Amino acid sequence: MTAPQALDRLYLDHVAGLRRRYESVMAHHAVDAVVIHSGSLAKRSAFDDQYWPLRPVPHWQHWVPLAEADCALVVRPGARPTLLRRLERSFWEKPPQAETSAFEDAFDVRPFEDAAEVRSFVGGGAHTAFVGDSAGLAAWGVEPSAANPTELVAALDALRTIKTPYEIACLAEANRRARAGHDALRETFRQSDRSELDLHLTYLRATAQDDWETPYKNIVAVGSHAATLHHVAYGRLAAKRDAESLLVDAGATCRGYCADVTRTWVKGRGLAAAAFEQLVSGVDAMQRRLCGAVRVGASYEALHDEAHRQTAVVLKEAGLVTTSLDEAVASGVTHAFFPHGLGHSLGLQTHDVGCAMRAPRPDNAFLRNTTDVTVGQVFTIEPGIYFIADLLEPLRAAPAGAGVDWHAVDAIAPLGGVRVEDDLHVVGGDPPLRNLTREHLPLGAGRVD
Ligand SMILES: [Mn+2]
Repeated sequence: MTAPQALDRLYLDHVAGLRRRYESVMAHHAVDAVVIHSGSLAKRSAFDDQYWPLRPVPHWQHWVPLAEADCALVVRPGARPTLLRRLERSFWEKPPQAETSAFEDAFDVRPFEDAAEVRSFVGGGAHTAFVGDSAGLAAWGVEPSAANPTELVAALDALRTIKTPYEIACLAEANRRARAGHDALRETFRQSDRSELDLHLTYLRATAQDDWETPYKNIVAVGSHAATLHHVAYGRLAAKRDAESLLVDAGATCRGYCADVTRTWVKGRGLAAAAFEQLVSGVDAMQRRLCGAVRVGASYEALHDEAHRQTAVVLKEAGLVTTSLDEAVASGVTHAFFPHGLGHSLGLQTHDVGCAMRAPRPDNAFLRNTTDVTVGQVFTIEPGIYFIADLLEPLRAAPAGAGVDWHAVDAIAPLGGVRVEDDLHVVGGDPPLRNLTREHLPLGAGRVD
């Protein structure tokens, strides 16, 4: 764990570096000020008087670890950035407490009360660029044509793909925080049969997070629910069955940076439990092999293709596929069992920007990382095998379905699926990856009883 004071020192270095990098982008795009809006509160519906908690604009979070609506950061070359901080005068609401006050050492902080003060401070010449939510910028009188200039925003996004030591420390700390939740769920699942809602609440308590604070809605799936890739409509009843599985895809944050971690567990007796255990162990071993296969300069999409070849091996070893490995990949069998991408870049956003500037091949439609592996990147590696009726039924009816042992598939389909996901930092050297997740959670998947 990095102590808060050490994190604060890294943060001030991060801001100093960000100033230099912004200045070079601004010079390239002939911009003499960038004004970043922190984000505005969104109503739960147009007819409500209630708002969702703020999810700050990521460009803002890149500079400021503060979740306060309608603030601004003004960045100009050669000057200390100014943080325009809105004074909250409402006696109904107050923003959440910040994790740190180190931003006070990084910026000139100017409190303000209404938007007119922002406009008069910012000016708004032709060479001022505004970045942020369109609603928030419109409330400041920014013309839509002046908001979020595409090429400038793309250049600022690109700055986020290579993480600074501060960002890595935050991502590592977020993974450390997630560990408590995964440990608690593994142990709770081992000891008793609980509803998905109960397990979700156990995760929140163990990680001391409120539901809206998690980096993404926890995916907590018991049994066949794991076949819904984003299962977040939690079951309220605990079922007692001979064999049971639990897939948990849940993280934590540190100063806005996200951990994204998936673990899969199985317990119980009988042939289905034994077969599923083999599948779970196979995916865990494959995930570790894929992490070990990453090389600086190699294409991530090639790693995704390798994951399909290895998925065919795991399916064959588990007795689910009877055809040749090449045939299982070429005929689309592995795509029916493993339909999503191998991973995505990670940072202030769970699906972070900057690593999918190229479209993937059409057969890899859902792949969110198409870059070449570069020192400084952080991305996930998360293979999975699922029993998704909407994908398997068409396969069963097609000629390629002859290469699948449907009796074996039907026997373990009620256990839903398996995914194992770690967060990786490309450090270069040998091995070139630091596994931010396994340094806290060495086990990826397996039997708990
Ligand atoms: Mn993920």
